[in-house]
Amino acid sequence: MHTKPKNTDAALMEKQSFDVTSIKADFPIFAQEINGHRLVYLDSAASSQKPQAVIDAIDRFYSTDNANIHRGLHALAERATSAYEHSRTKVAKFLGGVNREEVIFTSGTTAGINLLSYSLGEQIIKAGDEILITEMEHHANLVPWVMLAKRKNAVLKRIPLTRDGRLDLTKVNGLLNSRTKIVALTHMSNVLGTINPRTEIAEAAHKKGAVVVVDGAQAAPHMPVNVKELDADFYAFSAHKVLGPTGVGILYGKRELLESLPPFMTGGEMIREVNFDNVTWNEVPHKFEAGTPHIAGAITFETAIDYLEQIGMENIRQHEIELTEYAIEKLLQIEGLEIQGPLDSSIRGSAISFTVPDIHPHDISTFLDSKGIAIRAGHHCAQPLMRALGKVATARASFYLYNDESDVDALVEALTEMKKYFRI
Ligand code: ALA
Repeated sequence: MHTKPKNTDAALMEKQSFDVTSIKADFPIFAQEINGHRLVYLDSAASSQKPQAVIDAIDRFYSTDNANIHRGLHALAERATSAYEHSRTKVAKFLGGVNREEVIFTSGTTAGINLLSYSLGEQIIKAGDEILITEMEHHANLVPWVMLAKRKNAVLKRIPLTRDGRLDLTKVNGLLNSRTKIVALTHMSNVLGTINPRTEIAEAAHKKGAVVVVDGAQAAPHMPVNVKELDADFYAFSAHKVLGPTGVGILYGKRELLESLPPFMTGGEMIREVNFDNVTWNEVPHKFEAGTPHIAGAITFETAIDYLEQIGMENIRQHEIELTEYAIEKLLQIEGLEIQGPLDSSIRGSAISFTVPDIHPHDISTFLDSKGIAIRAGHHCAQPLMRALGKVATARASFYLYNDESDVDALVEALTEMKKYFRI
């Protein structure tokens, strides 16, 4: 496992602490060739790769500690319960030091937002109320609100974009009013890379008494997140994008809000007392964790966070800023290539969506795959955003801590070759 040096010279420390070669060596997936080439994985915005430590932790859990949690009184059950709850505490710290009771384990970001669209939505939305989202939302933070608006006869509004793919903040105040009950937005766009100024939006939303829901799926893996500073009422993200397993994520919620909400799913573990005519609920967060959760996933979520924290979220952010700047500069040297979203690395993450005239993004992806390069192509689960951009699809290269300039070079070289291949 990669270790942080104790050197005090900041620049030297930065360089040494970001040794991508040693980080990459922790990820067994890179020890293979794809189509006869080294694997250049540029699809971490879809899902990150897993370090050996996480893979080993999953193996260890099932080999030595496997049992259901919160139910048994035997040694294995106690071990599993304690590891599961320990992971909750870790996630609470990762989010800037919130109360551990404010962290609900879910199956992922989508599940967290769906939970809210029912639990919160059923409680506070009435006919004529308004829900404000943005034009850049992933379907996970869009479809649940569309459906809630339909169920309740409420009005769904959206913050439009500027030409360079930021939220048009001049429109926010005009879109908020006393009927606005929920403001839901992404912390970082999975298509444009844009990092949204949530604090300003949260402040304006709270002035109107609205609840602020933040989709953190793309931001949490790449930068330090402090949900209190953001003043998010709810914040959701997924383990599989932060080096952890699929099928697990969390929903953070301010305690008083979680306590006032009804549960979304009911069943075992989320109850206090059950009668045939009445049921009372367990305390938060258990009220929202009906059924047997993804125990191995939740426990090894902690291993993934440990790995990231050993490197440092600030270091990861800085590394990605540098890599994004390098990638944008190199990509823009390809004639005709167009990048969607802001070019300023201080307000964007490392997911870079682009188009090349006359070559469909699916063809770009297939050509790159033949060179061992994995990207995502399509609408990126953001069809309304694609319409706003006037595109049917884009190609997207997304970078993470195990990528470096050689990966950008491989991408640019392959794109250049692709243009010759397509005679464009
Ligand atoms: N939300 C993931 C992506 O943007 C799946 O690729």
